[in-house]
Amino acid sequence: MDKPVGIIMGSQSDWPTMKDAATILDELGVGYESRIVSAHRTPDRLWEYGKTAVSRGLRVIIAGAGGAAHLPGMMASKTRLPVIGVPVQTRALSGIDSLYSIVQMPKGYPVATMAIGSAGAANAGLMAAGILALSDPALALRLDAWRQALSQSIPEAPRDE
Ligand code: RP5
Repeated sequence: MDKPVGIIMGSQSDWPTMKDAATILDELGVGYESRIVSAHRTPDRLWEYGKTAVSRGLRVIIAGAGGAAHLPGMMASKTRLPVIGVPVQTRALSGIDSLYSIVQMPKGYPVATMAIGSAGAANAGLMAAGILALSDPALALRLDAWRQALSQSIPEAPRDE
């Protein structure tokens, strides 16, 4: 299977969040790779990843990080591929720090910033699939079916639990 999506994260500790993006891509039959690429701890790895992303066949990058979350922005500065940022929830500031670090990009280097935490990671998977579905009719059908199934799973009336 092709691997058009790169899921990168600043630390092993981000994986419990970022695997929610991977789960969605699995459900939709989208290939991906997952790597630890830290803006602070492995800057050379970040540079190499961004420099070779296009030539390796990646088409979208999902980047998750927490705290001083420079990874998505730095990756956006290194590749023209769309970068989807996931603010990982932190203990000290609940992920507000991650969100602000990722969302406030200067003009010219956008990062499509998702919600904090697991919902953001899952939505990053869906966003990546949506981008790829623009040029992949079979994936578009799978994404439509996924959305319809979610919609149908929502009851019309609340019940006592
Ligand atoms: C960031 O620092 C990572 O993205 C992670 O969210 C945060 C904490 O990393 P660890 O100290 O858990 O490795 O670089």
